[in-house]
Amino acid sequence: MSARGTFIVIEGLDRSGKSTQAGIIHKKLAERFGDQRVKLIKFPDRTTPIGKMIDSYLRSQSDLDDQAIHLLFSANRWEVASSILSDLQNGITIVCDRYVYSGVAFSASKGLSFDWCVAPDVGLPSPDVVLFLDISPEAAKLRGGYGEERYEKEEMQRRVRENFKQLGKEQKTTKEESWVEIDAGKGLASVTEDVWTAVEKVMGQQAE
Ligand code: FDM
Ligand code: MG
Repeated sequence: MSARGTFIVIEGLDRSGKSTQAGIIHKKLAERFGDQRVKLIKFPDRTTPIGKMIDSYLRSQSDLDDQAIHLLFSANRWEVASSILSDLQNGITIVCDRYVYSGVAFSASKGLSFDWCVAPDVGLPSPDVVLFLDISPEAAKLRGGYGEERYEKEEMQRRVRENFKQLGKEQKTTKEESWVEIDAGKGLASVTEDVWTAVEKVMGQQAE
């Protein structure tokens, strides 16, 4: 493994298997490199004071303007930006369940412009790779349906998916290999294999 840790982001729609895959990668990397060398984080982090406001909004216990909630999601990342950087510098690999791509894809689906949505996240640590778990909203729904939270509606998920694809195109123009689309509609074993192949590839490239 390289001296610097690897920053691995997992993105996708609700019920695409993101959290399952993040957990699997974390476990495998911990087995390979030791518990101290890998951390699993997730956004939104609902445990901080800002995260509690986000949680209340998502559970429809409070209302906020689209712009205000967008900035809270971003602030929730800035709260831990310096700790992400110092972990990476200390050789700790980070597996991150959702990041700035969710921030833009969800808020833009409500009508905010991409440029406006991107702005508050500019300067946050950049991931080495984004694994985008792609699933159709129909297939996602069949997996036990969406939950009760504010954004878990098929129509919104459809727009979010389009936005993710757009973000992927843009990301690839900066660095082709930093966005990997994975077909998350397949069975668990097959998705796990594709995800792991992508993780090994990026970590191998970094070690070179
Ligand atoms: N979400 C998540 C956003 O709208 N913006 C963000 O910046 C992030 C990180 O929050 F619907 C949305 C995506 C999802 C909701 O996420 C809660 P989890 O992963 O289900 O907790
Ligand atoms: Mg959810």
